[in-house]
Amino acid sequence: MSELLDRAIKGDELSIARLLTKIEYVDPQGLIALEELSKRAGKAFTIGITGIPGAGKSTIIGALIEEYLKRGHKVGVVMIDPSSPFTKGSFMGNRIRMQEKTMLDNVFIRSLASRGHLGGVSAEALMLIEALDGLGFDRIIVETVGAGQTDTEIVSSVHSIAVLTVPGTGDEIQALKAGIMEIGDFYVINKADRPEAEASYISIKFAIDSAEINFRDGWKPLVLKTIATKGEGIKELVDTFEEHRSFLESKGIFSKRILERKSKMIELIVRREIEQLLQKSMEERKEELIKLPLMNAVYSLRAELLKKMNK
Ligand SMILES: Nc1nc2c(ncn2[C@@H]2O[C@H](COP(=O)(O)OP(=O)(O)OP(=O)(O)O)[C@@H](O)[C@H]2O)c(=O)[nH]1
Ligand SMILES: [Mg+2]
Repeated sequence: MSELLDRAIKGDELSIARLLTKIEYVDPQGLIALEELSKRAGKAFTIGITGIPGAGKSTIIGALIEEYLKRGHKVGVVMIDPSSPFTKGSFMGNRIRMQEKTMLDNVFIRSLASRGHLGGVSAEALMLIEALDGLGFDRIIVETVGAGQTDTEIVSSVHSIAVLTVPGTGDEIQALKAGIMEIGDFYVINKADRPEAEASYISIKFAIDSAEINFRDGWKPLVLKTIATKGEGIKELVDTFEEHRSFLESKGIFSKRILERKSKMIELIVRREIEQLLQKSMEERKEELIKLPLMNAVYSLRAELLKKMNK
């Protein structure tokens, strides 16, 4: 085992950061470490927090971290494409008092930007989740905006999904229309300090109670209200997350979902490799290929890709 991996497993923050970067950039040393960590993974409870920009995802994650730390957990956070990156520093300044500082050794936060990533960040995100799981973070929270292919892939790989809505924005109606009501295990009406919160609660509750759909895993979604900025409703939210976790375990779904995540990760790693090789070949041979009859160009490019893949 490499020294870096050894130090990361022991909890050294700088080593964890360096190791995760190696994994994210698919460095050979990173992949060897991921292989090792993958053997240790399979224990973490993974939670996806999704919702429109500005719904309060990062704020609620800050509050969830605090609550999970109080309960003695190690918390990993992966943020996908954050518009305003949330760092441990800002979280520490705002929410954790100095005497609780040692608890901060039990938190690790990593942001991933999808811009510039070929084929999105899904592969990297799942690799990071796997690595954090293997490093002993037993609660892993993923923040995504909940739109697009990337999110679908990640969302289907986590245990619990909380969809954040904001009262008075009409986004609960949008959510209903978009079928987003079918993905959540929890609907969290954040910013419940707004006067429209109760109306929002009633309409979402009604939508769920009257929905004629098969809810994921047979779990009827719960509707909760929170004021993330004040930490209100957070204990209750964590309690219900943990209830959901027990529910999934009792049904054998907990470990099944981890295996699904692994198969998705394998698929995404290979897909990304193929896409990168394809793009490179295309760039190199574009001028030549467009002069060929269509199918000749297709076969020629395909043959080259297969050759490159077998190297
Ligand atoms: N009044 C009120 N404001 C809140 C609450 N929760 C979050 N906010 C505010 O809403 C704004 C957006 O919060 P963020 O946590 O950055 O939202 P986000 O969903 O992470 O946003 P993006 O990462 O940009 O998609 C901030 O100014 C927060 O302080 C709440 O419960 N009540
Ligand atoms: Mg955010």
